[in-house]
Amino acid sequence: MRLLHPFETSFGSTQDRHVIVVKVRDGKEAGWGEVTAAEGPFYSYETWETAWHLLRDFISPRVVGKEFEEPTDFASLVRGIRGHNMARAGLETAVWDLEAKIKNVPLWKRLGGSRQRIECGVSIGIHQSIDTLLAKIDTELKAGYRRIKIKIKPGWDVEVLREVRAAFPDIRLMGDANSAYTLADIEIFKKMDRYNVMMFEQPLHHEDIIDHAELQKHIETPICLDESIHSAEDARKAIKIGACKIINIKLGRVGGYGEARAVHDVCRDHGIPVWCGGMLESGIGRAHNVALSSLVNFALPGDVSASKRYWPEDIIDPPVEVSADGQISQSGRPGIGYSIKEDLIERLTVRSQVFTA
Ligand code: OSB
Ligand code: MG
Repeated sequence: MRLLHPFETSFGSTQDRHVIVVKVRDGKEAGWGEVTAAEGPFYSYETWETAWHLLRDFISPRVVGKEFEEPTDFASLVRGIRGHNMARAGLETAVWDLEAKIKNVPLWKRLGGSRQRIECGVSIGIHQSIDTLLAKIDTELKAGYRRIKIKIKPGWDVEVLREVRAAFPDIRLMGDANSAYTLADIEIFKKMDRYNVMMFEQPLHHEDIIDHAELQKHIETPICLDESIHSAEDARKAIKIGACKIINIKLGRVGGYGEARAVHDVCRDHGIPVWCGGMLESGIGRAHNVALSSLVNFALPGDVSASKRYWPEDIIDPPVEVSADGQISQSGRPGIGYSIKEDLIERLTVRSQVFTA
């Protein structure tokens, strides 16, 4: 699926997405999930191709044909497998959708969610110039979005935040570094600390919490962790040592709803707000992000935005839509609450594999 515009972060640019969609069947209903692994191992070590390998050779053989009491049984079936959370999540989230459809309830209600409307922010990639970035921010604000996240990297940081703040003094603004800095850059963060930014997302190494705790001591702006948090245990430890004041939860990065809910609960119990991150998802992953965001501690606007910001035509019907005041309403329909355009998926498919019990 080709994105409408290339998306650039501190680790590279992407436009053509290779999306693995997972369909699970119980003989009657079908549940759908999405693998959010990217094309190259730059956000995480996973790629769509490693996810295919894991799903084909290790995950599906342990799950297909098994009886489930609860979707949370998924964890015990795949317990021996280390890592590869995005591959797992593709199937795990499909199982949750299937179960909600069998029970004839919306997935967000099945998850225990209470937010019927969720607040939306946008993630804006690195631009050619500050002027084009300012114009893009203006467009997104006029579309109703309630929080602007810009991507930062060395050389595209202090000056950019200063100009954005000057142009938009009151907006909710944050910066995501995707691990582009080290503790040696502490002076840069002290300078950026002046611009009343909601949070700095994942400033340091993608596996670090220790240095993040050190950085947090020197700045007022809250640190939000993304890449470093793969589980509720990671979250507990990061919170314990003061490595962050906010956590971004992504279904793929933590391996699905079972762990996403556990991260959510640890954060709630420690007074740490969370928000739902995005991975340039197709409508299937997007619909799951909307459902996840219904949980009570998703207290900050996430990176869950309208399908039309990404795709000329999404693979779900209706597409994910955002109201003029920057909110997405939960669907009242069973499961993820959107129809799947199977004909369109068929036309876009370059590889497929069926596993039967
Ligand atoms: O760090 O949140 C991130 C996209 C790809 C990989 C990592 C990230 C992102 C985004 C975009 O920020 C979020 C989106 O609009 O889906
Ligand atoms: Mg991020």
